[in-house]
Amino acid sequence: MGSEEVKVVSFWASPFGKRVEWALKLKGVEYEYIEEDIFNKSNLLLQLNPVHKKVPVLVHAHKPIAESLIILEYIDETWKQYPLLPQHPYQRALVRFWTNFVEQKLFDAAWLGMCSSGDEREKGVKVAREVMEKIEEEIKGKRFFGGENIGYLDIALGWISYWLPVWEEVGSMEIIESLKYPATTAWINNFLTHPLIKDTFPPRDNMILYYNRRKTLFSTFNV
Ligand SMILES: N[C@@H](CCC(=O)N[C@@H](CS)C(=O)NCC(=O)O)C(=O)O
Repeated sequence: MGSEEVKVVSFWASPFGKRVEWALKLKGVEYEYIEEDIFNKSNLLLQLNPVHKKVPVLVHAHKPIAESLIILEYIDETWKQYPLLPQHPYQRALVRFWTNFVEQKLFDAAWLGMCSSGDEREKGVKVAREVMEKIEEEIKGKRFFGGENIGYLDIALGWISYWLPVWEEVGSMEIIESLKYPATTAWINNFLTHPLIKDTFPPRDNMILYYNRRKTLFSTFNV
């Protein structure tokens, strides 16, 4: 350890922070977890991520790296065991394409569906379902997006397995329609039950409470 030590600054309910922990666990890299209060940010966070002031931040050998997807690439380049991205440039490009597509569309749509009402809510649910249709086509016939093993795209989309169902409940909406998206539903199950992943999820009750609070904050202050 010493100068090579690895720290993850995150927040218990953060789906972005979980990506970093999943990647490190799959690689077998030990790390120190530092919990951040995102509603009362520490000086440490402001120093480590002065641009966005967000978690997660990975600190490796005293050097901070922010943005979960960039951290995943860093982890994959730094620790070669258990590769997360495929070898071939074309396959890598596809993984980045799908990551980018879902990141840009699904988060905002599902968040809007959960937090807003009326037309905005309807629009959010509609866009989220359209994204699910595309995901369904991509995962068909595969155990994981990465093939037999969890890869970069599984980690990037992993929040769909646990956070999205919580958001569905909080927002009284249905996005992952299991009859319409059987392959995605099977993937969710594979992801949730993976030996290195299954014990990493925050308690569901706490998540429901937390996101109900976020929904109230959104409808009161639009945050
Ligand atoms: N694009 C960023 C998103 C990170 C993010 O939104 N983190 C939230 C916690 S889930 C945060 O730190 N929020 C504090 C804030 O927005 O001020 C990533 O992928 O790392």
